[in-house]
Amino acid sequence: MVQKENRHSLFLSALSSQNMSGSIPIWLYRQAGRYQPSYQAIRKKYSFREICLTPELSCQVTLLPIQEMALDAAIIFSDILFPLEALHLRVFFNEQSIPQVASSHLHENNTLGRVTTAVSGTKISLLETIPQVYEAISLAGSALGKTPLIGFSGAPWTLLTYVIEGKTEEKAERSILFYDECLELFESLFLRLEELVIEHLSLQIHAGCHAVQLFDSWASMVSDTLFEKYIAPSIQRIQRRLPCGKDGKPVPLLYFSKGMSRRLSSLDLIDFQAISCDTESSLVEVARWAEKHKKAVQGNFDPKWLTQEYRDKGFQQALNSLLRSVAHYPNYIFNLGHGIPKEAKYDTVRYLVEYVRHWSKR
Ligand code: 1CP
Repeated sequence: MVQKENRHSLFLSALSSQNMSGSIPIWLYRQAGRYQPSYQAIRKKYSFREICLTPELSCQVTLLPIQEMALDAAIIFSDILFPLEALHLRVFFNEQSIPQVASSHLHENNTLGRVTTAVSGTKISLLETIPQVYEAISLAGSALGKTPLIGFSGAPWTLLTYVIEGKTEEKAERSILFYDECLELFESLFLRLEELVIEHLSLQIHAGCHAVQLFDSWASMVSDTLFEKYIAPSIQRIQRRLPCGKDGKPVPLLYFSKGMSRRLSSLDLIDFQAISCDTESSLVEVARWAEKHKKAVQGNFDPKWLTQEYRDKGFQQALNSLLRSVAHYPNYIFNLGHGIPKEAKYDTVRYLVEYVRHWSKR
């Protein structure tokens, strides 16, 4: 599928609040993945880790959805957890691709062991730890031509939950307890992870990314105090320290978390260019806030609809209702509330992308 010439700049125009075209740019979380027969064919031969850490394979998989559906941006195929290996933590994905994090130092593999490993070991440079990710970005950047490439990182809090919990824990109860009971160690770990995030995003920008997204998936359960005192100021510090892109211009930062409508007032003074809207939040409310603060807004379409046939009435109604609700917001970027599930129907995803591409607000 060939990308229409005039769509190339849509995504970046929306990020600089200058999309006057009447068309909506579209990309999707987990746009490369198990719902695609082409990805499954590659996955039969290689593990998820092998794909992510072999530059040619990561590049190939990054390009799949662009070649098949002509989305308006690509996202490098990797995972938020690999940078933790620079802190002597080992990242595993089991048969079902569920991630686990363990200490690879002398310390025991429990919360304190992993925290001690991450905080007191000498940090290895990310260029030495995961050079494959940055090589994959260079390769994908050249192959994509004018289609923008998004880099990403887990945000400090979400990475911290993996260090403390050792695995995915959406409620992050032990991490919240750790903050309450071991504040000093919490602060050291949080700041160490923040430095890691800045290094990772900077290297991705140097390798050619046009925009970068912070995934803070597990930040929805924290208290307002923790969010306002640690999480929001951290986004600000990260944004301030990002280098310019290859074209010498500042690189836009996108922020994703869940329960965004509850957090808006804590983000009033924080600089980033786009806010993601999860499925639970009201898109109109988040878009209104974004417009007031001159930011783009992206997301909110419920990925559950992608498991339906595209002729399904519920899917059609949900899609049209979302598109109508953002008709007044020029800088909306179509995306989901969270990643495409592996049960999604390939034809429904393709239909969705074509439908949004042909939708015009005029
Ligand atoms: O083939 C497979 O089985 C791998 C499944 C898979 C995939 C496709 C995992 C394991 N990670 C990924 C890719 C991935 N993860 C990307 C690539 C770019 C894209 O297409 O979007 C990105 C940006 C991520 C980010 C990520 N990984 C997050 C944050 C976003 C989110 O989904 O909330 C988190 C929390 C992770 C950890 C992780 N990696 C993989 C799994 C199953 C998980 C646990 C979270 C979950 O259940 O989704």
